Amino acid sequence: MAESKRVLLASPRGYCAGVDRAVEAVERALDKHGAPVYVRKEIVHNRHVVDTLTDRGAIFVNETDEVPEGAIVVFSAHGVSPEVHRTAAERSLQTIDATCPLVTKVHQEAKRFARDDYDIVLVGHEGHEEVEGTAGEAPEHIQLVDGPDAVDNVEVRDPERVVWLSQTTLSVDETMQTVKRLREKFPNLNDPPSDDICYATQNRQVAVKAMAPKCDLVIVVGSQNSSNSQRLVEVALQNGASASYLVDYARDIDLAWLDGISTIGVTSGASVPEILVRGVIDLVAEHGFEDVETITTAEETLTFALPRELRPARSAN
Ligand code: 0CG
Ligand code: SF4
Repeated sequence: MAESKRVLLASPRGYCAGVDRAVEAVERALDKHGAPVYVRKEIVHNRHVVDTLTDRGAIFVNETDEVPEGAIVVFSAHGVSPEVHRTAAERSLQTIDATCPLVTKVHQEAKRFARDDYDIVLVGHEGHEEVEGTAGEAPEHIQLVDGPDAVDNVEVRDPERVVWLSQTTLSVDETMQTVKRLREKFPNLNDPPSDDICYATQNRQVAVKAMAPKCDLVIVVGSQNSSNSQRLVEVALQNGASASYLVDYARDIDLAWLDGISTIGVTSGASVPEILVRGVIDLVAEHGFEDVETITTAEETLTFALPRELRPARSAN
């Protein structure tokens, strides 16, 4: 008899509080001001979200100099450097800042440690927008370390005054390896005042770790440029999944992946709408994987208020 086919569905998965807020910010801005609304960079790293908002009248640009003088521009959830605020002000742009509050928290930490004249080691991925924004808060004090092997190149002025901070969407395990290497080099290394890797990134990795050992295949729904989604594929492979792939849509699934297997794990990155996960669940069901069991490792209840610029005006008294 053929082995039974089943799907394990990770929970939590999908939208985090920061993504929910950022996407809603663009939608509200479109409702309030009408199209077009400019958005600097992808509001979140998801192709479907960007395409859907584009259809509604959002115009995604790379830099504020592509936005007409005086127009509305939304800053993405990943945050911007002070330089971007300056150039937007120079062009009299009306800015709506959709930076996730948990990214802003890391910016505040960077500013504080720079003010106290620490050398700051920022663990993160070279070229990622979040890292560019955070490093831009104190370029003279911050150096980027992209993984454990990059630690060899770190040089500081005073090994007693070094702190590490990080991008919010890294692999927890790899970051701990990088920090271990840093601490071997600088025994008095200071830790961030609180976790920089955010709750959503951590929770999605914990859920994948719980299901991966039982899975022949883990399908992660998410876009290629989404750091937290990419990390889920790595976590799945490192924790016992025989195979794992990142897909934007159900149609990206190669049916050969399903040949001869019995358990498929499904999850999604923090920037991924649930409708895309449904698409995957429906497709695998058509190929015999109808039995779906949810693996829950945490409940999430966090929400963030909309950016200040979109909140209803307060009455005078
Ligand atoms: O995971 P990263 O930082 O690349 O971003 P994404 O937009 O995929 O999701 C979280 C946010 C913002
Ligand atoms: Fe904020 Fe974390 Fe979501 Fe990024 S992944 S938007 S830091 S909650």
